[in-house]
Amino acid sequence: MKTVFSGIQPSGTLTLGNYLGAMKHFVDMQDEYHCYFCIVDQHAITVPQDRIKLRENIKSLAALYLAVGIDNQKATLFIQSEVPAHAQLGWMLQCVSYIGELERMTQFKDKSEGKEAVSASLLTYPPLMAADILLYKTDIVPVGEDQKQHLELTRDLAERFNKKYNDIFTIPEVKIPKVGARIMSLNDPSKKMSKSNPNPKSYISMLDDEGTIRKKIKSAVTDTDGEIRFNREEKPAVSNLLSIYSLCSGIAISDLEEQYKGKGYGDFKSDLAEVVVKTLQPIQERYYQLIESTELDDILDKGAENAHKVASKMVEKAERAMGLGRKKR
Ligand code: ATP
Ligand code: LTN
Repeated sequence: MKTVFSGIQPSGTLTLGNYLGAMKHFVDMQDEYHCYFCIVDQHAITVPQDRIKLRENIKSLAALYLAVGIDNQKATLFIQSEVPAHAQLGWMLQCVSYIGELERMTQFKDKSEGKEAVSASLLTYPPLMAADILLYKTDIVPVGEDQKQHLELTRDLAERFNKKYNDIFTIPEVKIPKVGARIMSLNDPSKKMSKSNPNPKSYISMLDDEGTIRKKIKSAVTDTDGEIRFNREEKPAVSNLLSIYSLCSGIAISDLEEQYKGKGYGDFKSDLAEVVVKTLQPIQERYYQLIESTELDDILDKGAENAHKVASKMVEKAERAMGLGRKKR
């Protein structure tokens, strides 16, 4: 059975973009693959986080993973910082990374642009992400489009390590969904929808209530020609809304174009709000049950224990390959 690994940062409440680009697909994969899903809190602290908020976000993300349908009997769900192997292998992989290749990462450029104090960890984020993946002999990494470059670097680092030291790492493949890999911001379709955007109108949070969802969709930017048709270049905002509609309803984009021929943005937006509410409501119901329950901690304890067993073996292999410590007796 092939192995799947993916991670999400507890850097705020997940958006509809995170759901449609990543989480939704995790659920489909757990029957077919050996899955690890991680709450990557060590990645979240590459930018400043409030201690209390971070703790809340970690717990909330764990509950959301389960609320969308991740089954802890099928998949391992765990918190990155509770498995020390991640930081250990992350360091070793930093030692085979070049500053030049890390500086070329668009996520680094975006997050450091215009900032005075840029943490070193923002630059060394990709080797830690590579460690997350390589620790579990991962074959497939399901992510949104924005992570493609990091996956290419992960493959380069694994190949470099295998060649230089010993052939221990599996080279992972990236899996990006055909539609929904890049859901755009509601108020600026040139930017991806992001949970760390300071303007809440730019995203739909997975926990937004019905009224908020309706308001946000109503105020989403469109354009002036009034036509509901899909064309990313000419009509990026409407195309983004059509993608969201299609993914939430299961109706093909071409059928939606047909359905809304001659109709205005008003009708389209109120129907879209309806399908988004319908998609998120059952998830929210399960979420609020889980967040109150005690089973969350048990699941995360078990998850960390499982992950540790597998990951610590790979750390040992990597240390042996690099000559760290003493030879095992
Ligand atoms: P931040 O905005 O805090 O930097 P993020 O939402 O970009 O975070 P993660 O939470 O770690 O980053 O992303 C989790 C998963 O969601 C990744 O696989 C990522 O590719 C995917 N993803 C993030 N934003 C979008 C989006 N707008 N559309 C589709 N997929 C997305
Ligand atoms: N870098 C990713 C989050 C992430 C990840 C991972 C995704 C950290 N480690 C391993 C897949 C596999 C992001 O910013 N979205």
